[in-house]
Amino acid sequence: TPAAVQEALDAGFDAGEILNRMISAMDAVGEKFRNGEIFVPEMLISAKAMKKGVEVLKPHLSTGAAGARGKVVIGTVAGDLHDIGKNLVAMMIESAGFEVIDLGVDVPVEKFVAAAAEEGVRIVACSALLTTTMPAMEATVAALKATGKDYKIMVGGAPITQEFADKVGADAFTADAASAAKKAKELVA
Ligand code: B1M
Repeated sequence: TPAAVQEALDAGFDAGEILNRMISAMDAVGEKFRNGEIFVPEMLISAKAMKKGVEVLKPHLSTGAAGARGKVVIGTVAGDLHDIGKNLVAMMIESAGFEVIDLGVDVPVEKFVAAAAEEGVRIVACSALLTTTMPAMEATVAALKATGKDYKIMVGGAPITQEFADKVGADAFTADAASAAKKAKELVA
């Protein structure tokens, strides 16, 4: 909860460390869901608590000079409603000095392509949390590449691997939000 996050900050815990603990807690929630110990409503409550907690953390995590490195379009692919990881990636990329255009969740291929066509877009970042939406990610990457524009394409999310990224022709895969921000800087350097 936001109050617990504030309490941890007040007690002097590092914001990044608090975030890591929160991510571990979400993993535990996923584990319980897989084992049939909890159900979608409980997952939803956990997700809401996580989001509110991240809002409290955000000012303590962000550092960067706004927008200087260019624009990054980000979204969760079609059919997929998970956005906590995507939001963290967006936040870290913004902190790394990019202007972030967040398309939200369940983003159709055409919407990614249209947003990427905007002036100054250097990177398009796609997130997927479900094995069932990996084909939508593949279709999104294919459509973005077919435009022939010179932005880079980054992919990530729990079921995504380097092997999958190579197969669909993405320019980069990273496993977590911090390395996504680092990679984004490298891609435009
Ligand atoms: Co869902 N869900 N969920 N869920 N959910 C998972 C993903 C699942 C693994 C749970 C499980 O079974 N153990 C499972 C997927 C199984 C699979 O595909 N093999 C699952 C399922 C099955 C479902 C539903 C189908 C359940 C149902 O309805 N029967 C349903 C699908 C809805 C849909 O999308 N169409 C569903 C729904 C939901 C909620 C809505 C209830 C809620 C999401 C709320 C929200 O996001 N606003 C939810 C939640 C909370 C989860 C778990 C518990 C937590 C996800 C999360 O936020 N993790 C999840 C289990 C788990 O992952 N442990 C689960 C914390 C977050 C910080 O991590 O998103 O992985 P993550 O992001 C990381 C990295 O992946 C990476 O960086 C982030 C931070 O370091 N990353 C990127 C992410 N995007 C990146 C992009 C990059 C780079 C890195 O570059 C562009």
